[in-house]
Amino acid sequence: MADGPDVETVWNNFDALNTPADHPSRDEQDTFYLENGDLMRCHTSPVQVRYMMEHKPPVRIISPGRCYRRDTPDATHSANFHQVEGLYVDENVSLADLKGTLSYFAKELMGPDVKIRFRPHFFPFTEPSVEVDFTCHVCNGKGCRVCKNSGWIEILGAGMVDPHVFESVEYDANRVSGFAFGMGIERITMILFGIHDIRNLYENDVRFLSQF
Ligand code: 2NL
Repeated sequence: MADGPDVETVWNNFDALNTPADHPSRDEQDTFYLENGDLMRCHTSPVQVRYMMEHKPPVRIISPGRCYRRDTPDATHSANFHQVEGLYVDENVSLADLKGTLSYFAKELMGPDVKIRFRPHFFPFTEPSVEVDFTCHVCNGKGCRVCKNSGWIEILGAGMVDPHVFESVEYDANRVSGFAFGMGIERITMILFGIHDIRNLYENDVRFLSQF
């Protein structure tokens, strides 16, 4: 389990993660900047960057923690939410290792019958990148209102660490490979418990809390 500060440098939060200079997430509209040029981390990935800067491979870590985004609060957005990310770097780490690991995680979370699927996606810090769906926990994949009749629910994002990220932390991309994944804790909690407003999780209303 790796930890890091909520206040981060632009380099740890964006540059080292192969995020282009003109990427919208860097905008003052989306990220909280401090007067000295530092920022409030908008994901927990800078924890992994710090860890790789300080440790040689192999690396196996998860980094849970608080994240900050300049969103207007509503039923599905909070300016202050939580993520868990995972990172595995070693020789010969493959997309099959990612799928096996996430499949194990899915079964631990949802029970032995859950299936997962990968859909192609894009993140600046992974290549290839995927979004990962689990079979719907309400209908078991048959299709229902909760999964909008698709049988699948989007749970997390993942991919193979982009070689540019390894360059940033001075790992030899010709020798090692790795996978990474990230998920929003509130989002998954809301899906599993049928909570329709994220603000319920922060308001400490005893009528809500006493249900758990
Ligand atoms: C999402 C997607 C993701 C990562 C996070 C990562 C970290 C390093 C290098 C490469 Cl140091 N990747 N993290 C990778 C893919 C997806 O999160 O949708 N999160 C809510």
